[in-house]
Amino acid sequence: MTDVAAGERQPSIQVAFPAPGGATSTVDGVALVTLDRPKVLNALDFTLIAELTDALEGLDRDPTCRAIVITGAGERAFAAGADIRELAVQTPATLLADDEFHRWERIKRIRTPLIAAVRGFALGGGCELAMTCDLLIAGEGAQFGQPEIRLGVMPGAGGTQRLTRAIGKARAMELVLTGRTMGAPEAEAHGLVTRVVPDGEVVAAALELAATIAAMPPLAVIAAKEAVNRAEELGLGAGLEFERRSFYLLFATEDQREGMSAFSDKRKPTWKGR
Ligand code: CO8
Repeated sequence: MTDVAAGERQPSIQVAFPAPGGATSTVDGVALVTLDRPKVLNALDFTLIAELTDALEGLDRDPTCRAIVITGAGERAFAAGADIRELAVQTPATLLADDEFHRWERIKRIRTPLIAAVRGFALGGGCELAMTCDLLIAGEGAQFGQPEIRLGVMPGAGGTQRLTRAIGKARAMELVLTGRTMGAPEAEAHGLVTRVVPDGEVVAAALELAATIAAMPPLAVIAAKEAVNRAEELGLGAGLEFERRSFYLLFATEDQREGMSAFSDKRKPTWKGR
């Protein structure tokens, strides 16, 4: 591993549990994870990616954490991509031997819903990280793109695949082959983002969405997230089969009985996550 700043840096990730009122609490089940290298627009070096995956896996194991918001420190960027200074010294042998990017696969395996709260640039690996999340709240000034072509390479952490699935081949091809960035309104129009909000409200809007999801029955949330994500990978027949089996399985949960009883009783359900 090549860490240009080893030994002289603070943690690259901050984890907090903000309650809607701003106090620190785990009661609403939402964690806020901040990519914290604002001086380099939160560039994703190997240390940051390692800290991020470790933090996400830790939160995923915590039954009190029901939704995770990922954002970037400062106002200028979610993340402006992989750390180019670190990438510049890599060779096929170092990339293969260290395989630092295998961690992206671990992010995909997180079962807790992930919400990207994007302010400013989400470029290269930053756009890929945002697209790995399940929902994406963007500020009006957010900029998305895969500019790797301008560095003599190409996307390597899902850009060619996830962007194409999200916005279609014709648009993805243009962005990937020219490196052009796409503003938040365009990204919303083409289905890349869930919602665009004023820049100053991005994290609050993402936390609110996360709190809504955190209040849902946890096992149904996990199953539904998995089924929606399978739509990107399976053909329609296999996807429908997967969905139906997941639906049947949820009838083994106490939350299914509670949800349907509460509806009949005209009361608010109390979820147990069982
Ligand atoms: N890496 C390292 N440093 C960066 C990065 C980056 N990606 N982006 C910005 N910085 C640094 C700048 O070097 C600068 O530092 P300094 O003050 O020390 O010179 C600081 O952040 C501020 O940036 P700028 O001065 O450049 O700010 P501007 O407002 O002029 O420009 C831009 C903002 C347009 C975002 C510009 O910084 C830029 O083009 N950045 C690079 C964007 C880019 O090319 N991203 C793709 C990187 S490659 C990648 O992500 C590949 C992922 C591969 C995953 C593979 C898995 C297998």
